[in-house]
Amino acid sequence: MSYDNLILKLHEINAIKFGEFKLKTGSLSPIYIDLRVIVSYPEILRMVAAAMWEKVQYVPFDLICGVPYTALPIATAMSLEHNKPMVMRRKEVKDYGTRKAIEGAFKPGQQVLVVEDLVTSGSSVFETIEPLQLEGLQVKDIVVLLDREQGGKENLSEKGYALHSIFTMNELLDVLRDNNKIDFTTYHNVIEYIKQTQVHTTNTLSSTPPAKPIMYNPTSMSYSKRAELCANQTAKKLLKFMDEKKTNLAIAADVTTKAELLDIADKLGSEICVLKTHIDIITDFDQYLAHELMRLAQTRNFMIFEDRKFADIGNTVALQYEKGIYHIADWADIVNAHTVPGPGIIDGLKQVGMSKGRGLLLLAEMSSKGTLAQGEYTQKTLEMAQNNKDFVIGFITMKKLLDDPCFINMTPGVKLAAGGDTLGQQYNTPENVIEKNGSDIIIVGRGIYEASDPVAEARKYREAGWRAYESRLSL
Ligand code: 5BU
Repeated sequence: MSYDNLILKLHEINAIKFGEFKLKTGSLSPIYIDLRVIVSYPEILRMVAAAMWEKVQYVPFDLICGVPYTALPIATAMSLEHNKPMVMRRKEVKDYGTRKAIEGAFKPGQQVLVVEDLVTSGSSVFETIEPLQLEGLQVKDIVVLLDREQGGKENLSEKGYALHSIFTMNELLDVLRDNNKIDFTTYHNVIEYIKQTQVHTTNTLSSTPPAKPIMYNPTSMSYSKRAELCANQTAKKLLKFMDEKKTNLAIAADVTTKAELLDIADKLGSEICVLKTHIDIITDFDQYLAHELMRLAQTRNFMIFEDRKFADIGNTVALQYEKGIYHIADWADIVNAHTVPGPGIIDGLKQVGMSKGRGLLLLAEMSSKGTLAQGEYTQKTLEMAQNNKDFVIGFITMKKLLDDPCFINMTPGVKLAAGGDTLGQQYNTPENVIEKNGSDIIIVGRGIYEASDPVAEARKYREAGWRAYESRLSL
């Protein structure tokens, strides 16, 4: 199909301008395309939306997402005309209310068609794709009105995305020249300019700097920024607490009585982001303990992590999580699981915990000598987490394993001085764990509760952990 008429109309309404324009990059361009103006011309907006739809009519997708702001009305027009639901990416994530990066109703695994007005390097498309993927949505196809032919298509296809464009810069220029809208000199100036300003990142002839890669390396992102990106409420809350309280310390409260556990929660509550329990070692457990822990968690702003290490088939772990004498799902924000039974264990726990807003950590690695949680086992565990991003909030691990800011890495086996115990525990220092290995939370037990002054000792760990975090951010 020919889009000559559409190109001429866009020229008529001044969406395509010729002259000398300073771009965001600082370089001067002989052409400027501003498709924002089409909102003032409903008929043209409708033509654009129809052309885009036609281009992708055989592409499978469940949702449409426009790249803010210019493409939002185009995406809306497509959505309305064809009754396809839309989601929206926030350009700025609000610092109040829900803090969602993606607005709208969606389920992880759904396929999203990204709609953009024009593509140069592809960087603004990547800025939309990333948060969609962080929510578990899938992106394969991008539809744009204009491909400026400056490398965007190549940059996208190298990463496995298909770019569908209605017309290219060369086609647009041909139509305008053939219809006497631009003279020969302008035509050649623009063609030359496009050739000279390739932003294909592997193109060695590039005369403009390549598009800045989007940094989603969690070790260089603040906990608060990561909180904004996470969909799981427990992960969000935990990262927020860490940021607000300036602590990445979790206490492993391995004591055996109610009184001792409540004493730790009370006295150390303001130093920690997580209170880790082994509820089955408490000799006098009752529901009062659970209520008191929850009350302290609420007043001191920490999360409760029951280190239950579920390890059975889905049906059994669902019962262990919800029933029995502990009713873990009612009071523990976070639990963890071995992946040895396969993904069914996640499904079983999710059935119980998801509607309560809970989060699950998978045991990807362990701190003990000779652990079997390594190599392929660890890799398969990461895959299971990625397939369950709505419920799995991170890992028990010795180091950061994935470049995904929504997975929180917690590391046990931490002491101010490295070493071990007589039963296979191996200790690493807070600096190594947080700064060198890129983990997020240090889990400390005996290092604190066996000290003569546990509060003072907890402060030392807290300061060491936070210093290591701050220095990794400044790297
Ligand atoms: P410690 O006293 O700091 O050694 O206690 C470590 C805690 O972390 C303890 O509660 C263990 O059950 C827990 N832990 C661990 O040490 N290593 C692991 O790989 C896992 C949990 Br998983």
